[in-house]
Amino acid sequence: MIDPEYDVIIAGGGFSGVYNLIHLTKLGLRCRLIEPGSALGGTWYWNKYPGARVDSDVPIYQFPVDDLAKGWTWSERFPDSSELRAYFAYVADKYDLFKYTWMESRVNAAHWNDDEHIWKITANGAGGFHQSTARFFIMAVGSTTEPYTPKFDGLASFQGRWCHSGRWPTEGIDVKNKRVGVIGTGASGVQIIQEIGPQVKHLTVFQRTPNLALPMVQYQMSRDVQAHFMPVYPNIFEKLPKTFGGFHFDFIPRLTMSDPPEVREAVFESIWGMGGFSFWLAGYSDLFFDKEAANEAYKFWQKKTSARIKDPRKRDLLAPKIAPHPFGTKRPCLEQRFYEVFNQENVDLIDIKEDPIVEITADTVKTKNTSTELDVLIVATVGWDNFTGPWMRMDLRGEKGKTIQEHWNGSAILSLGLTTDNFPNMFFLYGAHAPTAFCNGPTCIEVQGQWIVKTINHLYKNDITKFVPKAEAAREFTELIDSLSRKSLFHDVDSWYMGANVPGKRRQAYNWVVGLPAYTEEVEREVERGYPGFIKD
Ligand code: N01
Repeated sequence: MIDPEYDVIIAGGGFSGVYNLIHLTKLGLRCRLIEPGSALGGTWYWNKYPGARVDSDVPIYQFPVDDLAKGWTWSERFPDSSELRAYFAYVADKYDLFKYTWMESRVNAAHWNDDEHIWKITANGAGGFHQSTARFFIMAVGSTTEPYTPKFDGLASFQGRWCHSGRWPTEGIDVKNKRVGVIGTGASGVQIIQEIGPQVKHLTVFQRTPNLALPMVQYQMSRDVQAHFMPVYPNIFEKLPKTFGGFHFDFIPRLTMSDPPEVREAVFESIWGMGGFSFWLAGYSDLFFDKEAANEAYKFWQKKTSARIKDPRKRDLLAPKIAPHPFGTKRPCLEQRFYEVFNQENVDLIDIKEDPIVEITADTVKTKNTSTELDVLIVATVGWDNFTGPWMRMDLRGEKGKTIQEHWNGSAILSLGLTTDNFPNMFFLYGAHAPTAFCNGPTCIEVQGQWIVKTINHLYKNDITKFVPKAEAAREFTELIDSLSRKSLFHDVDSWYMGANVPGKRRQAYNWVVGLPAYTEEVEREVERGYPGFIKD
């Protein structure tokens, strides 16, 4: 059997890829990370749109490594994307990561060789053509990676500047004193709208579904305050994986309707005041599973939010009396001044659910009933082709040369959200069938990353050169994901959680919906029992 050039090749240089690179090189393994961007950071390298910032607060959105935390301080409670890029540069420097990395190259093919038990991996890009072999291949390309632009008739004919929010140019786009349109009010749209609203001549927002956005409660962070709290960071990091969403707070173990109305109101007030995702992930434990619970949360949200919007028409569109979907089943965004932007005279809101966009011309977006002349059009419909999108665009071939597309036939079928049958020695991170969408990214990545590092170490120690889940294990785990999802309110709502945002994509449950501790238990049980769901050779 030939010795491959590398023990491990990792595709992707965001949190997942970098976590694995740091820990696998510590084991003394020969690793190579391949990243299409010109810097590390993953989603934070690509998302440079105005106002892009993370929805997890300091200190939980960083690598849980003590010596890293000690050398770094943040300037705001919710850092922006440029600060996250600087953090990644700091981490890369600290661990000298560039010596293990091929930058500006995208992995476009990975073929399994069943005689030699190795992967042959091909990457290409401005950074050059690379072809190499590795025993293990880690797919760390993220879940919100593959931008998706819906088909708008005439978009190509638009003569002003148009841009997909996920591919905002590094040099920026000048929106000052321009007539700007934004299509989409997801996490990206909300952040862009509140940031550019005060700068533009005129803003038109094309909204299909209102975002049930929550107050961020942002503030500056001083170096002294962080130095004071740093000694307790290890305790915080230790607690994160024990919570539903990998945050430093958790659901309260009570049902919404078990409290009398005045207690419920007090609970809602207190989690609202904390800011961030507390109102989503630190309230009653039945929020995602009971319609009445979701409705109570919505009523509180609607009361608080509608009070901030002056114009009755805009108010009804942004914060309708009747919930557009059970509260929390589409990801709420964190906002700072989003609703106040709509109180500006120069900001219009068009309801494209009732009055859809029919055509885009050289200078105008036309709905059935309106025409809006624009200088700049921002397509923040992003609606990434989540979870599986980046994997499906690669030429991945497992045993007998079977492609991933043939193997899955339109569905995602994973064991433990980490591996799939027919594709030995390959690991997936922060993608389908994991707690991905409902978890603080670095915490989910730590749980999955630890599992991978531990498993690869075990395989080396035991001279196992081929490790692949049994087909029935992958099928059973996929069925488990589906049955858990069916018990939740997420299952019936059309969202990217269900793959419903991309026309033609198979509608299925893509997330582990019952919290990180239960997921960790599931994947760790597999290790403790000696990997009974896997074939080892
Ligand atoms: O995308 P989205 P996103 N015509 O899918 C609308 C992460 N993220 O990039 O709801 C017109 O949420 C769509 O309307 P509807 C985060 O996990 C994190 O903003 O489908 N409109 C919606 O309003 C997030 O959840 C951060 O009816 C169309 C919007 O476009 C995920 O990425 C920041 C349309 C899409 O919203 C995705 O967020 C940014 C069409 N054909 C992103 N298709 C932070 O951490 C879609 N829309 C802060």
